[in-house]
Amino acid sequence: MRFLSLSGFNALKSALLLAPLVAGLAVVPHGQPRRYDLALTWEKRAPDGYERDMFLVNGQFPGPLLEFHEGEKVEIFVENKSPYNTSIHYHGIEMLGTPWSDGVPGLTQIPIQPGCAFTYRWTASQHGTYFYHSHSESQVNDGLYGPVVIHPAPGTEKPYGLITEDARELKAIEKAEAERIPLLIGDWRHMTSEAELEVSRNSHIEHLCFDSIIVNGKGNVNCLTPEQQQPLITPGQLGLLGNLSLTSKSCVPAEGLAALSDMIAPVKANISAIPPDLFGECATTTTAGEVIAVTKKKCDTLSPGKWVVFDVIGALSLHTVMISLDEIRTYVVAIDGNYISPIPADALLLVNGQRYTILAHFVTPKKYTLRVSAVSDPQILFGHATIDYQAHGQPQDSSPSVPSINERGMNLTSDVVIFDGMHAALPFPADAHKPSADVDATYKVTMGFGRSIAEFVFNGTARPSTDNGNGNALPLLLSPQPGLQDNHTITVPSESSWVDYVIQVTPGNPPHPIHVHGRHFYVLGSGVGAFPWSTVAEAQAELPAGAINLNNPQLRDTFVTPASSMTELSWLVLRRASDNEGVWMIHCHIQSHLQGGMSMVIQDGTDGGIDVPEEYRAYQCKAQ
Ligand SMILES: [Cu+2]
Repeated sequence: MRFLSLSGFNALKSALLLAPLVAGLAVVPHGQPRRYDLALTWEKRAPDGYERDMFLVNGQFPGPLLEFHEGEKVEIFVENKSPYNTSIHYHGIEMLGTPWSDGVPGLTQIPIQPGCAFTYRWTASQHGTYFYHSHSESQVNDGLYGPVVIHPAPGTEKPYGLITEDARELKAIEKAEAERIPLLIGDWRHMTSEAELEVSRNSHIEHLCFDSIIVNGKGNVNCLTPEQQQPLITPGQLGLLGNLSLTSKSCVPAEGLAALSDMIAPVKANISAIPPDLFGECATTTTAGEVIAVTKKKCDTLSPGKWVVFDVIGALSLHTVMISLDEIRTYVVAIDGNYISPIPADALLLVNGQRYTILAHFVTPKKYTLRVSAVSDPQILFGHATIDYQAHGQPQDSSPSVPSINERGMNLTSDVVIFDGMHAALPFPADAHKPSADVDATYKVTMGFGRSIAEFVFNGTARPSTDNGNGNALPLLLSPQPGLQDNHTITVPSESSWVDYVIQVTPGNPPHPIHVHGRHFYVLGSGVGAFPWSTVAEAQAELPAGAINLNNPQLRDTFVTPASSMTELSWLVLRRASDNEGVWMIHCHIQSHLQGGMSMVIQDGTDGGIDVPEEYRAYQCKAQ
């Protein structure tokens, strides 16, 4: 297999212009919305072998796949049969012209109260991989999430011609894409988010300890002995540990985090408020993890082996994870729903909230282990799933698959190729999209720790949650604040069409995955140190060539800030179109950071008010 030149691709374009091959997606009458009904309940389940109360969607965890054709109208009827206020956000969906369906309580709607229902209406204007999740409190940690796939319109140019020029292989890849398989990656806790939040408020400590990694809602608890932990301890972890030892959950103990808190924050930690089972008291479970059967049938004679497209979705609460499928070199073909020129990779770094579409080719029938290992310093945490590849008429190789990474996400051999997302990922086609060369405004913000290590701030101030409060208070979308610029609000005037956001992270911070609602952003650059310039143009004139990329930057909805050192700032520069009127949240996607106040609101073109349909303007709880 080799990469083709772009001209080689053009010669093959016709081979790609196939009719859509989407299995199982019934036709919707022209002009009618594709509708899904989602019933949210609060029930007992044991995703990793430990039973707890959690959210289910239509009785499932994760929630069912919401699948659309590009261009379709969407109608999602959500019934809240749980005891909690909630809402559903469609992560990465730009919500062009439908800001009232973005699902953020206090901003775009009042929360859906227990016994009530809400109908989200939007247009599937962009193809790709997304996910839906609660945007109330930290209900993501209670399992309220599921996948969204929007199949490309017929005629969409795809990057597979850069992987193979064989027309039959291309047809097989096209079929694989139509049957794409979601891989929702999560870090899971046994404590409910409500109980955990209460402990966090009383202890003033961020709880950097989870119980398991789950893939598609399945996993098991892996407890390590001190001897097993020892070779997996990272230098950063050693720094946090000092003279302490890892807990039985392989976490830096609360005492270690309290010591950090005492160094950097005025509000002192109170570790007596932390129940012992939050950081320790590990109990191994042997639950079966996710097994995905991939079968090459007798009639499947398109090409040797089998192509499979996986949608890797970072439905994570905290951890950044390395993902690797044993023995298979995959191709990363899309980031956050946008096609890129394929990048070969044995392992992929996945940050909270990001999505990657990857293409795998299976030849030898075998059970292949998919490994997921947290790379974050505070905890050793890993899990796995199995891809069970069977081919008609061929015996299955029973030998265990050979890993490329260890339980810490480190490569086991020097030839392992890692895609970490920080480097170039060229849009496909090359001219698919590009940021404006000029901007109308530049907004500079800072972010970092607040008064404790459980409080997180933009511009020095934690944003109070609007998730609950008075359930019927008017959301900001219905009462925009003209011209308001404060620590939590950026107001972009209607006449601005492109805007830069310069984010400076204060010293001593971990990486923060920045997620923006509405329009995606271009990642122009990031670095360690201060960003003293008032515009990107000024920075570009002084920084080394290539530090700011206006030519072919990544188009994403989630991107991570560089970790800052204990003495230095770090920075991230994002360029974004502000042509989609609405109130859009920009926030860190780590649940404890969002909950701790690390969010802002962008009022895009709201100065003249927004013409919200009566259905949403008049919405009150409608009991079912
Ligand atoms: Cu963060």
